[in-house]
Amino acid sequence: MLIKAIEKSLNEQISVEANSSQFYLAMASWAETKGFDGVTSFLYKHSDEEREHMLKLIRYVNERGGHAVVPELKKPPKVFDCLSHIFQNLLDHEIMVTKKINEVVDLCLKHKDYTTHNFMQWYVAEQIEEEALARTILDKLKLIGDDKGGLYLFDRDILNIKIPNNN
Ligand code: OFO
Repeated sequence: MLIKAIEKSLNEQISVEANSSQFYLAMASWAETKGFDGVTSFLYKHSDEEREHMLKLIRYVNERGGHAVVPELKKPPKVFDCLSHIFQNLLDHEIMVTKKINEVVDLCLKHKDYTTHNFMQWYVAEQIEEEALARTILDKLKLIGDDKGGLYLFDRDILNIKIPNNN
C-alpha cells in the first residue's frame, strides 16, 4: 500500500512525464513543418517514450493500491527558432525531470518506502542516458552551426540514434 505522500509525488511525476511527451510532440510537429525528417522521427519516438514512462507510473500507482490521476496537459510552444533551440530546450527539460525524479527518490527514503525507491531506480538510470544523449546532440549541432550541408547530414544521421529505453 502506498502512503499518501508517495502517491501524491508519483502523481506529480505522472504529470511531468505526460507534459514531457506533449512538449516533444510539439517539437516534432515544428520539425516536420520544416522538413527535418530525421529529427521529426526522433522526436515523435521520444514523445512516445515519455508516454510510456507515464504509463509505467500509472500502472505502478494503481497496482500498489493508490489511484493514478490522468493529468491536465500544458499547451507547449508552437514555434522554435532552430534545431539547437529544440535540443537546448530538450536538455533543460530533461535536467528538470531528473530533479523531479530525485525528489521522489528522496521522499521514498524519508518514508522508508524501499519498494517505490527500487521502482524509481529505472527512472534514475534512464535520466543519465537521456541527459547524455541530449548533450551529445547539442555538441554536434554547435559544431555544425548554420552549415546547411552539415544540418542535412545531421538530420539523416539522427535516424540511427537510439533513444534510451532501459526496458
Ligand atoms: Fe525523459 O523523462 Fe521520462 O523519465
